Amino acid sequence: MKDALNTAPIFTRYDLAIENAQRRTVRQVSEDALLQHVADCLVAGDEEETQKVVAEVLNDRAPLEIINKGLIPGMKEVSRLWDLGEYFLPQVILSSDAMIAGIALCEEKLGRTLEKKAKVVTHTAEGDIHDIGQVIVNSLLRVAGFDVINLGADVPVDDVVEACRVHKPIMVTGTALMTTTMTAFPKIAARLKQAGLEIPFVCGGGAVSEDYVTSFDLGIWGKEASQAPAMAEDALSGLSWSEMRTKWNG
Ligand code: B12
Repeated sequence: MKDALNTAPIFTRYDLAIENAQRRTVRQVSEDALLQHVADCLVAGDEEETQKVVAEVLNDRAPLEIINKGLIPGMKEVSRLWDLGEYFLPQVILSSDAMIAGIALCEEKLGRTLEKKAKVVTHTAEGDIHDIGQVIVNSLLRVAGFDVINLGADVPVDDVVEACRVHKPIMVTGTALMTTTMTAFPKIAARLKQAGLEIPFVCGGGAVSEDYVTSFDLGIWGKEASQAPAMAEDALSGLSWSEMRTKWNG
């Protein structure tokens, strides 16, 4: 007799698999019930609910706490589910939108200092639309009193160099999540050097390693967005890119 046809893959309900994954995401990312609730809404990809919950939690928790201990761990959970193959692009897009909406509310609450300390140019690499890391960096830098020249995502090499020429920032940052796009960073660094602009260039993002960034002049590797304000303070106090690299990288 022939083997019975395995129908399981044909009749798998992937929508149910996703719903179950969402239920499982109640994987604890925080000891704090309120922050866990923020993360859960984000993981569920519910932008409206995330906004509602963040607005409520802002009455009891500091905005930076919500970003660092609710929203970022929530997005890390989304990344995990993606890596497991349980989340697909639609879920990830919904969670990203919820993340950006949540950060905007926290930023609003934090307010901005009137007197800006200095300019920092930020961008996400050419060909790359993964800008969540950059959005966090922008927010933390603004809150720390820096004037953020936000070039956005998918920024051509030439535009980054031109922005540095025009604005003369104390520091420039780059985010890349793809191995194909991070190659823009050494090109930018070389062009900046050529133009006599020896600005610390802090590069971060999932695809980017310390070894890679420290392989070219001006490059300093940023592991966590939360390092950005202290790095900008270093640049402001006159540390050169090589001094900053020694301090921040191994
Ligand atoms: C969210 C996401 C998306 C969203 C992006 C939404 C957005 N607005 O950003 C959407 C759904 C649009 C998307 C699209 C695509 N994606 Co995608 N995506 C992801 C996912 C799941 C999470 C990334 C993320 O946001 N992480 C959370 C943030 C906070 O992390 P982060 O940016 O790394 O930032 C942290 C640090 O790196 C650091 N940091 C970052 N920048 C900086 C800067 C400074 C100065 C400092 C100090 C620190 C710092 O701080 C942050 C933490 O505090 C990853 C999977 C994963 N496991 O990472 C795939 C992933 C990045 N995507 C991938 C791919 C292939 C794509 C697509 C090509 C898919 C497709 N077939 O269309 C497209 C890309 C289109 C394009 N041209 O860019 C691949 C990249 C593979 C590679 N290594 O090259 C990944 C790794 C998935 C995979 N395993 O295959 N994606």
